[in-house]
Amino acid sequence: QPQEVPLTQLPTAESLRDQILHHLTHAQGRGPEFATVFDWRLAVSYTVRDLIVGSWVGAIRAARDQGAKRVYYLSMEFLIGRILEDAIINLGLDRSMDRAMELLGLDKHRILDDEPDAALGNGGLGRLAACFMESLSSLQCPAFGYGIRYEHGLFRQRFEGGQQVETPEDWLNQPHPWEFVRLDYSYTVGFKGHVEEVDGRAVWHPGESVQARAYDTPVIGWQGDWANTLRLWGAHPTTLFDLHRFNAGDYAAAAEPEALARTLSRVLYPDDTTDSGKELRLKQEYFLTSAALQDILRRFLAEHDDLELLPEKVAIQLNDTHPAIAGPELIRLLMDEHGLDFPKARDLARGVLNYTNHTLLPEALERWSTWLMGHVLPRHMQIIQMIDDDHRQATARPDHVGIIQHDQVQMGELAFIMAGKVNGVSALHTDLVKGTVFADLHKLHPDRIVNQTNGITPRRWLRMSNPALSGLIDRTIGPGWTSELDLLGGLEPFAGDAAFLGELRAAKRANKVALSNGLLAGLGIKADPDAIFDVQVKRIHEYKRQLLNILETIALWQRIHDDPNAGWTPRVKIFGGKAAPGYWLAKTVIHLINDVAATINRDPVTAKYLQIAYPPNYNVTMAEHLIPAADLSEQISTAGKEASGTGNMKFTMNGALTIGTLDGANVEIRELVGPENFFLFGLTAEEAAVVRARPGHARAAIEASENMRIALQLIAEGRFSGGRADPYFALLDRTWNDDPFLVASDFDAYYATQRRIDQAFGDAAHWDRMAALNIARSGFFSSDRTIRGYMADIWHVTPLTGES
Ligand code: DL6
Repeated sequence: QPQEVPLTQLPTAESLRDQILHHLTHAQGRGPEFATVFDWRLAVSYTVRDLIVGSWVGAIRAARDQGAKRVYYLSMEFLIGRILEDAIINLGLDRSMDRAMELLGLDKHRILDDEPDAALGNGGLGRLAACFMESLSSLQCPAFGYGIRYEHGLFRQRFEGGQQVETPEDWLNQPHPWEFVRLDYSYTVGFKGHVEEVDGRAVWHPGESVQARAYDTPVIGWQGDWANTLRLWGAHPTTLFDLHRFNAGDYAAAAEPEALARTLSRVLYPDDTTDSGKELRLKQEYFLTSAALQDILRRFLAEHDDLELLPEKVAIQLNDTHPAIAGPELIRLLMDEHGLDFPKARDLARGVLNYTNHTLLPEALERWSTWLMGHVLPRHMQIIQMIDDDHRQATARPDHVGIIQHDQVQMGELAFIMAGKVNGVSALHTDLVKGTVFADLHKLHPDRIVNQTNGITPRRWLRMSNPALSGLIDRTIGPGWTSELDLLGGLEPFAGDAAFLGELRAAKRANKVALSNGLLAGLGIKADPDAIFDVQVKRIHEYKRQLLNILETIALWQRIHDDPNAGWTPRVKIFGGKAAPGYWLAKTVIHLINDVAATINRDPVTAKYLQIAYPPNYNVTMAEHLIPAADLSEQISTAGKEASGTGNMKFTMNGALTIGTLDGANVEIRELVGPENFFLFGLTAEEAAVVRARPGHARAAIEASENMRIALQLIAEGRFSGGRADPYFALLDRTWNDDPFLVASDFDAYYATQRRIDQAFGDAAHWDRMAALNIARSGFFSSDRTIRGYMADIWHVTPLTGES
């Protein structure tokens, strides 16, 4: 029976078994003897979902009854991954569900593996949004996530001849058991058309419109007491298909309105680092934002009748500039639909909106031509002009860098000017935001920028994905760390305890054996579990410097080859990640890694010491397997380029040591785990800026580095590409002559640090101690801490109880 109240008593294995059988029959319409893995997974999912809805309904009711302030997290990306196991863990059902599946003769892993990843994001920004949703529920903070229900998430990656090939992802090609469609929450979203002035008021007549329909997924918090809603908007036509055309046999034309509308929520843009500049992207951003704001105002007005109360009751977070059209849209709704004047609408909007910056890369800072903005959103273009003029006047700085520059609308400036608070995502990044992209605006508004260092949810990234380690932690300090991650500090005394360290080593080894078996089965690669598992998994981008890693691998290979008996420490280099389909250089790096792997993996001389694995289609689920098995975490971006990183935190929490630069949250990780437990190398952000300005820096560094020259020479000779060097000409040319991300300048320091790591790994007891201290000191990186920071410093909200 569906629960109407939060779970007070956990169901027994027998009752879970009965519920699964009930759903198998009544939801899937199948008897056990005919059921497929899919049928069983849905039956299990519905059983778990039943145990969530009571808390969900209770949380929504409590927020309404207590007139609570709600947090609204607007994001174009939510990189959720799988839902079922996470929900089982958060409900505390893991043991009884294991038993229930046993009673039914089901293979748990087959059931869990049948679930597709909800890959509604590109990388860090989207995964952060998913961790935040989980923490918001765990902390009982009333919140909604608003996003787009993409029919096709991030593309699937495979390799052909070592090159990335993209195919569409189709997670919604089958029933999705976690969502509830809300036909009663549908909003019209307009585009284009013209604006008319009627009695001194602007009236926008959109030329096109679509309907945004709400699809809700409950996000259950730790221990199952509270669930918030992830509301994803699907686009539908405002009118049904053209029956006359259909009857006349013109089926394609009849279906046109539907096809056009659905285009809006069909595909996730697969690029996290370049300004796509496409009309469809702008329309998607507006579609999400307008639907969310209409929904927020509807809920607010159902509970309050005075718009002045908005800032007291509503806090909206803009996840990057993607929903930055929220400023003009909220002003438009308040002025054109609710009759407020501009100053009042502006102040109310600024009282509720906040903006998180996630990147300093100039190419990722969104800009739209004033022509396109005026064409797609003519009323908003007028309002943007009003905001810009108003801000120039208010700050008495008509000359300052404004929103509209060189016929372009700068979405960063717009978001900043319309936000109550602006935050960076690590201490270093926030300083750089203040000193670079928003230096002028920061001078004008010195209290607006605050820092909130990112975090990750320990439920998914430790308790769920690493049962071997979490079991050991539970046995050592009890399970309280799951919700109070600082309690991991209690492990510190055990970093000198041989028995604990032995168990820690055994847990890591078990994870490595499991991964090794997977690599053998999937790629035919023999990964020795006693080798260093050296892992770099993230989007492929020049600034993240997978190139540095593969060049070091080549140089190492050559050195081993030259002197195989020199006592080398065995290593398995593991790569994972996708490149944006249009990012040609990043795709060349993927090709190079695969070419190098193919050559090195079949070299009998070095086979014992060096293997390279690059499993295709890196996603959240793959991360859950790779990270617990890693000894070494590669966080080697050019200093000043990675806003924070969150993978770096996941590895640390799972007991991998980091080789890294002073970039993003690496800086804070190193401070907290202790510099002696972190392998630092490379230029600082300031040094990098100096070197970059020096003409010929790359050539000079390469000429000074024998190892780097060896690596580049082997590529240039076509050693990894059947004697042909042309696939890599452009990459080599850029490395020698431009090298904006300073691979050459950091190469020797990186190579030398890797050799120090070889030595350190040989001293197992010391290595284990360092790993234990990394875990014990990683408590700060819980997304619960981050969310508490947003709640206190930005949103001014407090947790609620489920009772109304
Ligand atoms: O803040 C989440 C995440 C950071 O950890 C990464 O360092 C950063 O690269 C990423 N930023 C983006 C930028 N996308 N845009 N725009 O994904 O955010």
